[in-house]
Amino acid sequence: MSENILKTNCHFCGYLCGLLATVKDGRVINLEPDPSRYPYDERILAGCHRWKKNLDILDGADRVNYPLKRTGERGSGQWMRVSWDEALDDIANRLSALKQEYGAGVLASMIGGPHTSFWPLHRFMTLFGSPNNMGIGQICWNPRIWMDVITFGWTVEADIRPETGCVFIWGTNPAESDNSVFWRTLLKVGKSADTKLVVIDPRFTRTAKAADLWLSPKPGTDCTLALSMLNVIIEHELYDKQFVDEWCHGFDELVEHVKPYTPEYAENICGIAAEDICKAASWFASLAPSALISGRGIDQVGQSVAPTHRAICCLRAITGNIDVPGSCVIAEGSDFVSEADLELTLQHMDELSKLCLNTKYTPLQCYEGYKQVEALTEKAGRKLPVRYLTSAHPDLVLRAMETSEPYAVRALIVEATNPLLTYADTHRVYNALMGLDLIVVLDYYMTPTAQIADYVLPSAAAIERPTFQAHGGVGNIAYGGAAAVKPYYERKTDYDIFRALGIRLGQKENWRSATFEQACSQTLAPAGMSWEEYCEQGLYFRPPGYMKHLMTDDEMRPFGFATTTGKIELASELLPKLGGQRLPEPGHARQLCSSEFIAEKECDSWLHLYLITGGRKQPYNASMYMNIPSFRKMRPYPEVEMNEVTANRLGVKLGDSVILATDNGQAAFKVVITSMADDLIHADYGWWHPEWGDDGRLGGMWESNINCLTSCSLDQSEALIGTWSYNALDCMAKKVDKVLSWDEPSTDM
Ligand SMILES: Nc1nc2c(c(=O)[nH]1)N[C@H]1C(S)=C(S)[C@@H](COP(=O)(O)OP(=O)(O)OC[C@H]3O[C@@H](n4cnc5c(=O)[nH]c(N)nc54)[C@H](O)[C@@H]3O)O[C@H]1N2
Ligand SMILES: Nc1nc2c(c(=O)[nH]1)N[C@H]1C(S)=C(S)[C@@H](COP(=O)(O)OP(=O)(O)OC[C@H]3O[C@@H](n4cnc5c(=O)[nH]c(N)nc54)[C@H](O)[C@@H]3O)O[C@H]1N2
Ligand code: SF4
Ligand SMILES: [Mo]
Repeated sequence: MSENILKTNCHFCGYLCGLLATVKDGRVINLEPDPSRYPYDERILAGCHRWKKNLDILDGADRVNYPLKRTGERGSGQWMRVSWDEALDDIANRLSALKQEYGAGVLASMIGGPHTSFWPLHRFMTLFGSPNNMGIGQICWNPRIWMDVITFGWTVEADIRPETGCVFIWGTNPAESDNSVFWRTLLKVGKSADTKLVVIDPRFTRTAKAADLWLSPKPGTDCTLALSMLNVIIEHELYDKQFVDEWCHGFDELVEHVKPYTPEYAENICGIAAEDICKAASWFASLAPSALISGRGIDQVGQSVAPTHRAICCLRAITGNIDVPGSCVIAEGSDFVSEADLELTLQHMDELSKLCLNTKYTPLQCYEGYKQVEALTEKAGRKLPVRYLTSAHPDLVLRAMETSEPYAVRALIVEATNPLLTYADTHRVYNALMGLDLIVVLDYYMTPTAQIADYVLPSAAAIERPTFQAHGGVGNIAYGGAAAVKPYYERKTDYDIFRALGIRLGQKENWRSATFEQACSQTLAPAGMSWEEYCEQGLYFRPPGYMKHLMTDDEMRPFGFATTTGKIELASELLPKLGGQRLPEPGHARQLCSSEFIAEKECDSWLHLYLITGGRKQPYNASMYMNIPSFRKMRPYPEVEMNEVTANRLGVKLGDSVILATDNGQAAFKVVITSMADDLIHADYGWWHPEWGDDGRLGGMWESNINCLTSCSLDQSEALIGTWSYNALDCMAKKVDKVLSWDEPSTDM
């Protein structure tokens, strides 16, 4: 048969770079970069290790290719291949029976990072009647989205342009986490004499190396740092007076509020020289337009998360760095169908709200909180996705699994996540899951989580499924394209799986599109672009306008901002109604070690240190790609980073092994010496050993899994959203001499 060259996409990270697939007899025989499509830059693919592996992964020996049903004890590695009908019929029957016995809340779901379109799962859950979707909401995306929306009426993006005078990179390390379009833009900024690049990160990352100024705060002290910058800008009258007068609400309160946060006070708390705080603050204000991008470093700091983001919003606002070209620009809603409409959740808010576990505990991150914010965003005709922003708190869902309080949760669907590695408190997650009646995992691989499932359903991956990446619809951008081939073996797209289950459970009316491609095409339709055109270009994008608050209605009144007061809310009118504060106050850092535990370990010469976890590293993605031998050669071991001083205190050198422990558990890592604060360590996350297979040892995931140490307990989480901590933590550490299994990586990977 003849060969065809077809346009398709890599999906090894969120960029979905264009690829050209040579297809013969329904199989891909070659892949090449396609720089004619998004992100339009051959250097990105040339610099990326991952896309070339698509071919191996498409037909990798370790892929799950058929539906598998557990036959032995949970986690014993005994499976039987079953047909799709057998699997889906049985799952649907069991879910029906459970719902009948315990109610719709009996089913929970878990999702992960942006690996796929999650709205089909969300639609399925909504129609089933359960609000219990867990995910990364509270710790990855929501804190920023919530606080932007509460302050400005919608989300804000950095608009780095040649005229941008200063860029703040706050708690993010795009050199490792992005390594693509954005990182290339920053490298240019770093080299430009006209733009100052400030990186705020406790570690001297590759991004920090490109900066004009590196600020290294003690983890979790960023709110104080931001308040202190506000103090400097106000004291030195560097703010944009006209913009503040016309468009900011609560400035006088802010002035009083930040008075105590002098740079000298912040120096003590944050460990950054007062002079550097003044320098960064005055650059941001005086070199406007200035842009600011934040990341996981300040999204995952527990109690301080909301106030830190609020303080950063105030920093953008009073310097007039909002909606001006080259500054921080308010995004647009999507022209295509919004995530909220795809989920169908808005139509079912009342039933879901009744079962929502969060309402009493996290008044913003719940259906009632969503409704209050929606009343504001709808002024501008925009809708936030519902399911991410109301996602259930894992502490509450795990408790419902453990105790059946306030009602029983007995079944779980896991899509595109590996919670035994990536959710907090692995021992707790493991025990809760082991006690369930039904676990269904949709994945490419037999991950540790898949190994304890009742059913493992084989998902179609990039190249064999269409892609439509739309960032939850909070911007007017979507990218991706067509599948090059039909799914290999019996794999199915995630959409097909939820549709098939939904139809079995009486949801037929709501699954009219027979394929994911049709569903994507209909999603795009209101934007006036055909699916074919989108696949051809790999992109739908309409850049946001500027100064949108000045646009006028029919009566020539400016629209302003979609907040309670119509202005940017430095002092929030909404947050106090939800039990929060008008102005940002720093919270306390999470302690993972009790005083008894510290005392006991110190007697045995362990050291008590500060801990941050999960800093991104190429070529891995969380727990993914450790099955690729060439990647394992590049980065063979789970690493713990520290500086010389800490290493000396611990009595270790490069390559030594260290055990880290908290009240919750322990994990082992190899030492790397780097530049960071004294007594601070950083540990990798997501480590397991896919080469160990499915033999009951759960891929060796107990050995170097940092989430054995962490916790999502609500008592120390942020009060409005429920954010727990992966950064700004503490742990005990000690050198170990035992040869860990990863000293001798298996040769038969
Ligand atoms: N290679 C790779 N890329 C990825 C991923 C991956 O797993 N691997 N994951 C993807 C996902 S899901 C996400 S969410 C993004 C995350 O992308 P980023 O937000 O860029 O995450 P990191 O690269 O971990 O960078 C966070 C930085 O915050 C710093 N930090 C820690 N604590 C603090 C603190 O208290 N204050 C400040 N100011 N900084 C702090 C850390 O040292 C770290 O360098 O990356 C995405 N890209
Ligand atoms: N300690 C600590 N914990 C953290 C973090 C941290 O920094 N430190 N970061 C947190 C953050 S920001 C995030 S986003 C999460 C990430 O957590 P996860 O998303 O759970 O991490 P991954 O290891 O990338 O798991 C993705 C799984 O989905 C599968 N998969 C990939 N694509 C698809 C698909 O299209 N369909 C299906 N069905 N399966 C697919 C992969 O094979 C893999 O097993 O981890 C969080 N946990
Ligand atoms: S940048 Fe991301 S999407 Fe693009 S080729 Fe690399 S891994 Fe694939
Ligand atoms: Mo994430």
